[in-house]
Amino acid sequence: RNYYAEISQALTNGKKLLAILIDPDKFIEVEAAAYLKKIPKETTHIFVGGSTVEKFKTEKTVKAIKTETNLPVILFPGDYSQITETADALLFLSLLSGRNPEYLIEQQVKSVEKLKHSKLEIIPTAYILIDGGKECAVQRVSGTKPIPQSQVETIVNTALAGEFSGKKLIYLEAGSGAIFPVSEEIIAEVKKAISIPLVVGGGIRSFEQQEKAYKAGADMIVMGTQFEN
Ligand code: 1GP
Repeated sequence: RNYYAEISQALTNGKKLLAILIDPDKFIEVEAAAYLKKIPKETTHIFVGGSTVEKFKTEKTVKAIKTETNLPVILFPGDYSQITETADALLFLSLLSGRNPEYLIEQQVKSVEKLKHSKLEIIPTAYILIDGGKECAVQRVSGTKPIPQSQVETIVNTALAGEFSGKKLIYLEAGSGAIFPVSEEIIAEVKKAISIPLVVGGGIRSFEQQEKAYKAGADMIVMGTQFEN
């Protein structure tokens, strides 16, 4: 199974994807079955990751999820220590909106020991943090600033710089728990410019917001906070 091929196929077929994000810090393994019953039936992927995760917690979380669902489990790590072989694939993130070398390349180098003999599918991802109306965990942990939503051209150029450097996914992130999600204008402009799949997350809570993001051009939407409660 090739998880990236499945995602890009969706782009060709116009099928919309929905990833539910599980933060291992907030996840109780024995409740995995009950939790997974409550996620929307349209869910196509489970993302697992967070900004601060205690040791082995990601692994335990992935194992618990995998006993309850056959959906692909993709790591979305805030730190290389969260990488675990128990998942199916890994978003190999570079925080391209920021200028902190730790999240542009250092974390990636640190993760190599874990990855070089691993079967995890690696998906190079351009991760672009956009202002969602409040300080988010990515901002706090990475010590970088999000790009204001008014700077559409900078956002588009950052996404294109990602594609030109060989990233296979563009992820527009307004931050978990954002007050407002990435605007339709930004999604549409980025979508127009790139030829790789577009992932959008942060602050999407309602069905209407989901529909707007899909219509604007998101191939995959990521929702976390909405299902944590
Ligand atoms: C965060 O994009 C995801 O990385 C999801 O954000 O928790 O606001 O849904 P929410």
